[in-house]
Order: sequence, then C-alpha cells, then structure tokens
Amino acid sequence: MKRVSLALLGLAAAAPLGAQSLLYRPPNLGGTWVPDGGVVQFNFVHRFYVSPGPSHSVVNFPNFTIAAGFGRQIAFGSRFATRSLLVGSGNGALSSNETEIFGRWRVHGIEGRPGFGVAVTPAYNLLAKSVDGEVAVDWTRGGLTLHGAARAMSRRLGESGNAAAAFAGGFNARVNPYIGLSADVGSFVSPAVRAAWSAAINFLIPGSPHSFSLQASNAASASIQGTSEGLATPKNILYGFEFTIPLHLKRFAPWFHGSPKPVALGAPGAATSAEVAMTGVKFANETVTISAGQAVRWTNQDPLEHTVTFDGAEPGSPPIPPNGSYVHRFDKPGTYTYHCTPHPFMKGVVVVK
Ligand SMILES: [Cu+2]
Repeated sequence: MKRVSLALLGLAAAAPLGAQSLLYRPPNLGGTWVPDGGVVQFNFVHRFYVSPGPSHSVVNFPNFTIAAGFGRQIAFGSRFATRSLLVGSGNGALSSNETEIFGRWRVHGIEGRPGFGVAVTPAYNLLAKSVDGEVAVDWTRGGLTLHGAARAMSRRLGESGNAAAAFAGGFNARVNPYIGLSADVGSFVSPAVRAAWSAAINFLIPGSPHSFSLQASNAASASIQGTSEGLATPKNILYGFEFTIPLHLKRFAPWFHGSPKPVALGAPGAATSAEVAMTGVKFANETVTISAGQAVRWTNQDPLEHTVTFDGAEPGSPPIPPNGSYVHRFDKPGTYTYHCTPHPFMKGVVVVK
C-alpha cells in the first residue's frame, strides 16, 4: 500500500508537466515548454510598480501568453503585452502594445524529466517588425532544473534597425512537489541597456492543474525581446504574479455533443443497495453503510472524469467518464475509505457490516 501511495504521489507530481507548471520554468525563460496535444495553455503575468510620491500611482504591466500543443513536440502561440518596453523612438515607437507570434519545436526531451530538453522557437514581433528566434536548453536532475537560451532578433525594439543577439540562463529548485524557487537573467551580447532579471517563488495549487508564482523582475514583457532587456525607466523593480491555466479541449465536448452516452463499469449486474452521486467534484454522500455481499453504485454527474480508488488493497474503478457509473460488490465486512485519483480531496467511506 505504501508503494501504491508513493506511485500516486509520483503521478500527482508528474501530471501537471503537460500543463506547464511554473515549478519547471523561471519567470522570463522556459523556451522548452510545449503543451500536450489538445491542450490550450493560457498564462497570465501581471507586474506593476508604484510610482514615487506625491502620486504613488500604480503602473501595470499585464502580459498574456496563449499557446496550443499539437502532438507531443509542436506548439503555436502568441504573447501580448499591453505595456511593453517604454519605447521612446526607433522600432515600434508608435505603440507600446507588443505582440509576438511564435512556433515551437521540441527537438529533444520533455520538461521536468531527468536529462536534457532542447527546443527551437521561431517568432515574429509585430511591434518591432522583427524576425526573432530562440534556441532553449534545459537540464533536470531531481528537484533542480537548469535553463539556458540563445536568442537572435532582426530589428531590436526601441532601436533604429539593428539586429542583435542575446543570452539567458536560469534555474528552478523544487523544495517539494508543490513549492519551488526560481531565478533567471537575460542580456544582449553587447549590452548598452540593463540586463533583464527575475526571481520567483512558485506554487503548484494542490488538487488543480494550475501553478502560481509571486515574482520580482525588471522585464516589462514576456516576449523574446522583452525578456532580454530590463526597463530603462522606471529603475524600480516590478512586482507581480503569474497564473497558468491549461484548458483541455476535450472538457468542452459537452458544449457541442450534448450529454455523453451512459457507460456502466464494474459489475453492473450486481444488486445495488446504495447509490453515491459524484457531483460538484464531491462524493454526494460521503458515508454509505451496506451488508457484506451487497454492492454500491457510483454515478458521475460531473462533466469531468472521476475514479473510485480505495486506500486499501480493494481494487478500484477505471476512470469513470461523465454520465458513467461504476458498481462494486463488497464481500467482506470492514471500513473501506476511498478517494478520486485526479481529485484527491474527493473522499468517501463504505462501511460493510
Ligand atoms: Cu474526481
């Protein structure tokens, strides 16, 4: 049983990788990230600074990244910053709304797995009208991931026409499967401007596919160009957070296909003497009492998969799809505690007399 729960913990720690966990990516790096096929990743970075007195006004720097995974190794996406580098003249001087579109091909590895990962990211920065690119490498061993990137751009934002190259490096150190620290720095090769840097504390939100970070940085945008250059003005540090949201497209199937067909799993023929609804990501009646030889039927009324997984040796259910049911007969008296594997906070008890 101990081995089983360790395996489950391993699953819980590994599962969010396809969901782009911030435990595996520092704030201004992470060019080896590719969402799983069928997943659209939405990441929201919000940074701000408070201007000096007398106004003390808050100046916000919101950034959005949206990227879709195709197969295991390809992604297409876009980044948008509503207030980019405070461009005074040169490329992109007319606006501060920065959009970057990018493709990504992960040539080797999977983020978070031990060993090396390598990916190429061709991109186009619409504000600078610049063809950009990044080659990113990461290396993971245990709780540590190291990152490096080489970047090139044909027209630097805020300059008049010149091409440039930049390098970046950083790390993630995971204290446990839920908490980690990270930092990075990125700089142009012949820096006439400040290097970009960041530091963050990162959290995987238990029982969810989301990760969250609290961060400090001097970079205004999340683009290849924006993460290579620290803000010239203000010289203040920007503080903020990032929240990552993976959207599994198959979860939206009920919007388009009506109610899914009922599916009966387990021992559907057994005479059931107790019913447990799975609804609102809860087992509706947490404790049911039956006699030995009787069966319980669980019915999934949620639009997502659940399981009935016993904490002891009793064999549990496969994933129960929406509108599916699962019947299990209990032959021996005892107290059977169980949970749902994707949602470990869902718990229930079957008492067999
Ligand atoms: Cu569940």
